[in-house]
Amino acid sequence: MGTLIGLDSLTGPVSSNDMRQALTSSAPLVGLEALSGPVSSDDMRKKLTDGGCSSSSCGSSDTSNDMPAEIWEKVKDHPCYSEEAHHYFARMHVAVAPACNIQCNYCNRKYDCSNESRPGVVSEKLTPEMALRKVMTVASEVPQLSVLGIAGPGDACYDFKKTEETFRLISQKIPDIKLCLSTNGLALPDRVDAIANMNIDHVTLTINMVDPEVGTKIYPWIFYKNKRWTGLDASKILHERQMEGLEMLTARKILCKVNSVMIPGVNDEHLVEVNKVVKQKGAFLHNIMPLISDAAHGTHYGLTGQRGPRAMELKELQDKVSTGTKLMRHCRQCRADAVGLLGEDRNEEFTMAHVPENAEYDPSKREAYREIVAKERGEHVATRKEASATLAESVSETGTSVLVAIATKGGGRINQHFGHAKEFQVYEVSAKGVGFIGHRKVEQYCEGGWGEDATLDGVIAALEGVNVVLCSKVGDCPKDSLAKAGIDVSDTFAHEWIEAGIAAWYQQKYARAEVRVSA
Ligand code: CLF
Ligand code: SF4
Repeated sequence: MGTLIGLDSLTGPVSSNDMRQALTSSAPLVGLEALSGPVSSDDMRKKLTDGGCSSSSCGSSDTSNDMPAEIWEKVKDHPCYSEEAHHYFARMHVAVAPACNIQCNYCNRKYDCSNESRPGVVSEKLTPEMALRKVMTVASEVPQLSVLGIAGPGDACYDFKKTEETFRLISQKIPDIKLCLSTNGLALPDRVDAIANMNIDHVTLTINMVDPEVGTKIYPWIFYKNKRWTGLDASKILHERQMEGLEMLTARKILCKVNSVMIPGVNDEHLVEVNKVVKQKGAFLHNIMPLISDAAHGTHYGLTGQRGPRAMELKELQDKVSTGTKLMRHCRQCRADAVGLLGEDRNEEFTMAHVPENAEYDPSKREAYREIVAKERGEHVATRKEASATLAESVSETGTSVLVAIATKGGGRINQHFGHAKEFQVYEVSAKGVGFIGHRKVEQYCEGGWGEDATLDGVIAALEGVNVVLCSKVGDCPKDSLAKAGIDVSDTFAHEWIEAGIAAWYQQKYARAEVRVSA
């Protein structure tokens, strides 16, 4: 009988040997959910089979059956390019390339590059050598780590020498780490060959417009060929360079994710056209991110009162373009020095003050973790498919679609207390089945046993449009307040796979005997 080690919190003191041992049937089974708190495998399995058991997905929700093998190989462990992988794998960013060649109206470079990361935070700037020490330290301690990204502040293609040197140093020491970079595109065409030579398979290109007139409201200037350009000229050059860069990446089979910042009243409707154009030019994924605008960040938009979109406005736009380029809906607009699974931030544990001078890389935890994931993942995929098919059938009969918010710490399961959640993952149940559609960030309601009413009000407002919250535990007080707001909440499906828990809840709610899901 074994101990299940959870995928969601491999932060505890569990050695790679423990994990390996867990893989043999006679030895304790290490579960993927709580390395810091042992859970018996019997308990977990029982819950999986009898419907009472225990987080979840970014980008493409496809699996190995839905895409060519060579593409699946590139995306299967990338938390941003595969919705499914984001339950299991982590990324880290190193802020090594601070110089930028354009100005975006939503950016104040003091506070990171909001093309690919959240504005309003200040990342520790690193030299390539410091980045190497940091990555070796994280890779030894965070078994989920699969991707190293350079995502601002600044532009990785403009400040390219530092980008190149960082990737060179790190891939020598950790050859299996995936390299990922993000760019505004202006310098991209000059770098594509070097990118291909470095075996970088993933490039994020921010494209906010395909009509330079729209661009004049987003970009006050660019710096190109030793000259500062403004107005329509600046936008035209940027647009042409972005299109050229995208075509060059596609021609070299480098996967390109396009990020677009949704700016209400500026480019929101125009992003439908952007989606069409980037699809034609071969983008793999389109990530429409909401503008984050706050006067405290000192950006042009923040200071002039430009608002960001509401969650339902973002969803509406995403739904409108859902037949175009595949959408990424699990982006967390992470920090430029983010570390960990998407949605969690472990950067504080790995600031340079915590990184040893003579850092070394120990691959054992990452290797052991991958073996566990390979097993756990197959079960999750099968469960998800079954739940989705069952729900599709039920919804076409009941005609009732719902939005479900999940409290999860990762690993594809419902495994977090309502009051501990800093975000809820939102799934849509429709005649198409069940699918991840986004997340809602909230302030943590429960701090040391206490919950503030005002915080709960904020959580309820963030859950606009949601029918039910599924979590691993919830108190009576929040339950009552949610009920008054017309939102059900249940901890009956604690530790269940997310999709199976949703299907079981739907069955209970709509009392349909023929809706059955087994894990
Ligand atoms: Fe980083 Fe970006 Fe690579 Fe991911 S993030 S450089 S593609 S490894 Fe991911 Fe973070 Fe969203 Fe970016 S969740 S902000 S999309
Ligand atoms: Fe800021 Fe990034 Fe735009 Fe440069 S590309 S101005 S760093 S958001």
